[in-house]
Amino acid sequence: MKTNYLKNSIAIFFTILASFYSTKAICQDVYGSSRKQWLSIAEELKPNLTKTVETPQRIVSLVEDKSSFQGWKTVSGEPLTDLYEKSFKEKKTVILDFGKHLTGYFSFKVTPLRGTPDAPLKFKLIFGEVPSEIATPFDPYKGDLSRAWLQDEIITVMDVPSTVNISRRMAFRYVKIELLGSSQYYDFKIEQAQCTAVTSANSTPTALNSSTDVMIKKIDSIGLNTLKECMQTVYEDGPKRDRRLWIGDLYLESLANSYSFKNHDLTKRCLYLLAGLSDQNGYLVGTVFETPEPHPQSGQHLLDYSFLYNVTLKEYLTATNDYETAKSLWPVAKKQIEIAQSYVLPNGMMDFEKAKKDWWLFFDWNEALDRQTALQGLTIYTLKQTYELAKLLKKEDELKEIPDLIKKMSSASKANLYDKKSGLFTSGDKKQISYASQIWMVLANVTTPAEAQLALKNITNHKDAVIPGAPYLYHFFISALIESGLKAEARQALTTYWGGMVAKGADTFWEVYNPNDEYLSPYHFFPINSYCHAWSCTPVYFIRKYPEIFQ
Ligand code: RAM
Repeated sequence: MKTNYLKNSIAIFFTILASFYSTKAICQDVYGSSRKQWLSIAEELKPNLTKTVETPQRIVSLVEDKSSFQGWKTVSGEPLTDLYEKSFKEKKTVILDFGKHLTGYFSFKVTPLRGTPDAPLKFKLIFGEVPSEIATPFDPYKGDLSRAWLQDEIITVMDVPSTVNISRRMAFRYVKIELLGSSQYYDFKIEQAQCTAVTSANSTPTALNSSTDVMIKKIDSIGLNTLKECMQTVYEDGPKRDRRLWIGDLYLESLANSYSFKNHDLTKRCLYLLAGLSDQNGYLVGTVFETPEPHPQSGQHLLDYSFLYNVTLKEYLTATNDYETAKSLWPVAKKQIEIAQSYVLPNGMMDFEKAKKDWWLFFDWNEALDRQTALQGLTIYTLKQTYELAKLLKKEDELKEIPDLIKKMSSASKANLYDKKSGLFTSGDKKQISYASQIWMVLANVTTPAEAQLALKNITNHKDAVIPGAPYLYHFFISALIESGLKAEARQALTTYWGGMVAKGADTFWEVYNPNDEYLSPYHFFPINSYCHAWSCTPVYFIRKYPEIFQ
């Protein structure tokens, strides 16, 4: 009896001791004192935004038109002087067209025309990136994301005359001003409508070769606008919605930036911010906010985005030769590799089921997509890119086991995922055929060059293939085509896909684009989609990096 009691007490003592040490391990910050320094470097690099005052180009009215994007087009209305000189009480509503997409602060003046102003004015303003946003009723709201993202505001102006400043930063080309309330004892007009546009893109990219095809020139210039608008104090995903830093968007924006505005400090700031805001165990968080003070969206872990952090760091180093930054952030990259390794099964395949449970595996906006093969491919790609980074930093000793792991995972991919008969990679138990699988296997370079070309050609002709849901995945498709030597196909795909948006009137490229479904929305309400979206800007990168293909 007594010995049992003693045994139990000893066991309890050791359990408490063990749990004390494991709690301590969890609480310990793997990046130690670096974190503070990373955040202060990020803060120092916060850019001053360039401000430009823009004015409306014309008054428009909206016309329902089946052949226009999402069923609406604008037509020129009365001259702007009508607004600035005549009674707004009579006019009641106006739609201003600024002629281009802007991100900034809208203001206008209200000036008395007759009588003494004896009461406030009430207006409703709606800002739209595309015409349908102004035309589509927002309520009853059917979307999944917050209704508050939609850019409508009701404002009360207490003093007339005065300048009305809308404090919320807006992303728009069109603004509708509607009068909701006014006094019968005085009249007024609207004057000096303007937008103070802001961006951290502060240089003029070089011009393309003069002989460049007209459509490619257009795609490049719209891509540049898209990127410029998303470049704020971080690379935002979209200046209308989300308005924050996501690793996947950062990766693509920083690529395009390296070949255009070359604001490398913005990339550096974002890399440090993400590192500084990672979890204590070294896991990156997929998205972070800047205000009221920098903080992560806790628990938002995207495995594919975490991996792309490493690729972004490598590309940053290649573009800048900033070894100091790359060295300082190397522990973060190394940690992501450890995470990857922890999911590799003895047979060389990623433990997809476990990864799916532990993480958000994004890859594309497409619920139907089986992500097993894409994850396998991206992991190999990340291992390779990180190993390259290690070599540049002379740290390959720290990744000694990686080259063998790459080999093992590549042959496992071939053995388990490649269907020789069809020349395509499949994914999951149901052997799904998708663009995503071919793309990531080609980028992982697990095939012979001939097999890579075959997979990409076959997927384009496959009637039932799961196609990309957003330009994000389309970027990697173009990349895979180029990597496998299908240059003409890459040019054709880029021109058709992004050219499709141009033909539909895009001023900036969109978050979601399916040529066959203009109303597609991952959030189940198309006006909440972002129509100036970071990950859509990458034609800039392709066109400028590969002039022999595109210019
Ligand atoms: C959305 C945004 C963003 C993307 C994430 C995964 O919220 O479109 O760009 O990175 O999803």
